Amino acid sequence: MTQSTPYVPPKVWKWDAESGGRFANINRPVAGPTHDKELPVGDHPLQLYSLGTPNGVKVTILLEELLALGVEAAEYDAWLINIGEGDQFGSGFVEINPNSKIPGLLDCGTSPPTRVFESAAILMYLAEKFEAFVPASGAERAECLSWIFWQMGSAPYLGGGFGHFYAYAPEKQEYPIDRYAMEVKRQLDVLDRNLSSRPFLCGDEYNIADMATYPWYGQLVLNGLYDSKEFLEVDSYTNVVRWAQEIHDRPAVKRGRRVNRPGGRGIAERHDASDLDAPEAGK
Ligand SMILES: N[C@@H](CCC(=O)N[C@@H](CS)C(=O)NCC(=O)O)C(=O)O
Repeated sequence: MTQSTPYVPPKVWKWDAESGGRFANINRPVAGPTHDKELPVGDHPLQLYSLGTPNGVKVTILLEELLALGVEAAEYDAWLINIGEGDQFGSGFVEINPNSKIPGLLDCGTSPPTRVFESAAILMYLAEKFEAFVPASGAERAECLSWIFWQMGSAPYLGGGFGHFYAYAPEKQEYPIDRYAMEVKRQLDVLDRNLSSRPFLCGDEYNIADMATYPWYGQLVLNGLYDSKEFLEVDSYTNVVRWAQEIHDRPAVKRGRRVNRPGGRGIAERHDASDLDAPEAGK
């Protein structure tokens, strides 16, 4: 849909399935499954159904960090949900996440199995289950929850707002790009000021708030998500760059980022630690 005249909203909104832009083929105004499809279940108690997007890798980074810490019970199967092909609308996935978005987790180590959806809920569930990477109580826990909720509330402005209008919309429009570029730069400044006096988001300890935020704002300053490095002048947020680089260099983060990423340097599925160690997986 190309707009040559100003848009006047009709009295009642109707779905224009041909509205164009990337993801137009998977966007729908209704929830629920589109087809029957059971999910596969592997040998480990933790079954992750995901894709190596920023929201997906939050979880695989935490799982790889737990394994690096020696938490063997964090071994997991990671299955690929290809959102471009509509896997998120299969009946099995919708049972785990009624919101039809990756990531989704099934913990078969509980009876009955526990489903968890929303990336931050999964991070908290796993961190609490294994008592790592989340402060147990008091002001430290409050700080961690604050930054996690900040990330969950803020990143949609970056991805769904700025990224959508700057990179994916069928045409470039000044108003939404200005609006979201301003908000994303404000968010980067929030992070930069916070990180000016502490090494990690919540203080001296690296925790799930950093893991949730790095794939979005960390990748934005290091690699310029949406090809926006110059446009947003991301190099000027020097504290965010320093923080992001430190997280980026962690071996578990490198491993976590390669899970559910078919092609290139990633692997489509992960069922054993050796899947990431295999030489062909790194090519
Ligand atoms: N708030 C959710 C957002 C998840 C999300 O937006 N996932 C995207 C990929 S990063 C997705 O599955 N999109 C598929 C769709 O919209 O149909 C979370 O953090 O888990």
